[in-house]
Amino acid sequence: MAEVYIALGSNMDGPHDQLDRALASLSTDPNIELVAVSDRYQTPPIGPSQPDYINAAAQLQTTLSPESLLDRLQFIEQQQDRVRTLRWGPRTLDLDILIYDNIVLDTQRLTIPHPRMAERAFVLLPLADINGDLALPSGKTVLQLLANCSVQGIVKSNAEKI
Ligand code: A4P
Ligand code: MG
Repeated sequence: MAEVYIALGSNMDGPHDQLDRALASLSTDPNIELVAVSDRYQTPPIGPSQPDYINAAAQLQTTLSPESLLDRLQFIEQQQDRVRTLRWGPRTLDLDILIYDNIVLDTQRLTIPHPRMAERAFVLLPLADINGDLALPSGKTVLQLLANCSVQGIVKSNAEKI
């Protein structure tokens, strides 16, 4: 069993509902156990001008390899009408693998740890809800990385607002 942390994000077509559906899909997968889910945050977009995101993180245990887990996450994105157009553009659902055990991987399809997680408060803040002491392969913990990030404009959003 691998211990995995993933990021969830949505800024189209009812973001809270998109996250609910994604978590439901994950929890019914026989190869995935949903161990913990963070609070949700409304976050200003990084990238081109677009609506705010709802972001969250989840801890999983899985027997799936990193590549098979990515297949599964991309299948769930497709089920929820994800259309890939603009890089960093608006999306109904984005599911990224942040950490997979202590694996370091850099292939054409998959980079683990997620290459941009260390400087993104919209990833680190929800991750800290689950495990602030989680250390990346660099040795830095989630809370240490968060101390160097701006959390400006980010608010908790567990109630359905957008
Ligand atoms: N890929 C490589 N490594 C991974 C990984 N660890 N997990 C590849 C998941 N996928 C990984 O992703 C492009 C390709 O990355 C995949 O085909 C996969 O093989 P994508 O989801 O199709 O496209 P994307 O998400 O637009 O690209 P990218 O570069 O992954 O975007 P980011 O860095 O994830 O940023 N602002 C706020 N506030 N909140 C957000 O959640 N998200 C983004 C997307 C931009 N701005 C945001 C947010
Ligand atoms: Mg992605």
